[in-house]
Amino acid sequence: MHIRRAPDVQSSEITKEDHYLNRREWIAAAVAAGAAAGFVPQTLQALTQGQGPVATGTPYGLQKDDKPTPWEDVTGYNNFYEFGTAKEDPAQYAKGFKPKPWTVKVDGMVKNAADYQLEDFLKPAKIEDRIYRHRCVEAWSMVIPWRGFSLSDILKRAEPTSQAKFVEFTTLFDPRRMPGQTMRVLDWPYVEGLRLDEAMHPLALMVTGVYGRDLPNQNGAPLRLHVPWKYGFKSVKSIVRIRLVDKQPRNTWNLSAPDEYGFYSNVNPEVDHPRWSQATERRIGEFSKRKTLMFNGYADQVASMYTGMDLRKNY
Ligand SMILES: Nc1nc2c(c(=O)[nH]1)N[C@H]1C(S)=C(S)[C@@H](COP(=O)(O)O)O[C@H]1N2
Ligand SMILES: [Mo]
Repeated sequence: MHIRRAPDVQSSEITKEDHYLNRREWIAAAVAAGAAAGFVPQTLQALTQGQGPVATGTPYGLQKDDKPTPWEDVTGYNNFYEFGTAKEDPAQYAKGFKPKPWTVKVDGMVKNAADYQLEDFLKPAKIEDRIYRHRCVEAWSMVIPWRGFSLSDILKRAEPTSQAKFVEFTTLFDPRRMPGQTMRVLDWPYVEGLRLDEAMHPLALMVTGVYGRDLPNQNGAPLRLHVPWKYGFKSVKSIVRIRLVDKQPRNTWNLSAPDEYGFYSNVNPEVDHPRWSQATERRIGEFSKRKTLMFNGYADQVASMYTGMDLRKNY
């Protein structure tokens, strides 16, 4: 794996190279472990890189044993209920979805409300490759080499007014193009929200691609959010509207089951979901469980936004 160092990134956000086995070393270590466990090299090869592209980007908040989740899993094991509720549904049923042309409406409490064509929306953005951890509320996780830019880039351009306190995001509603929307599994369209300071945090990423390629439909083409310190459902896909508001927006999973899914949804190993523990997670593509980290490993960067808040109440 090639790791690019960005000069403007705080050193605390970067995994030191010596914490990070290079590809050759990792394979050597894995071959040794595999030989001990009696694995055949083909299995090892599939686990190491899969058949897809090689991950490139700046690692953010990665632990020393984190390595990018294979392309096949990132693009084949998805939650995107607009295209079905099974993990393999989105890859299959989003195949024919056309994410272009695409309009993004920016409105609400902003000085510069506008309907943008996607290309115009992206123009001022500083697009980078960033490798982030991703933790689903269902207690599985991945490491994903996203391509995208800080949400703050475009919020600054919109110029929120002094009344604006939250940001609301809305997914496309078009049941002819998103067949899952003909079923009432969720209240459509999917909506999500962030407090304005969370949305302005440099880690909050507007995603346009993955593994150096355009975003596959099943991952939320052409534009989705990824908030790496929160459970995955905050990371709304196929966004058509970004609205600045003064009250806490409604969010789809909270509407669906308010006792199970809150507004904040910060990854927190100490607050269990009512039906399962959040203390550990299964890394997709691996066998053993990992301990879940507070704020998904981004506590140094984000914890100060929540000082004084009761994180059991604000789950
Ligand atoms: N519009 C929309 N956005 C969504 C979802 C969804 O069903 N619809 N699922 C969420 C959940 S639960 C997760 S874990 C992530 C999964 O993103 P990925 O498939 O790219 O890993 O997308 C989130 N964003
Ligand atoms: Mo999720």
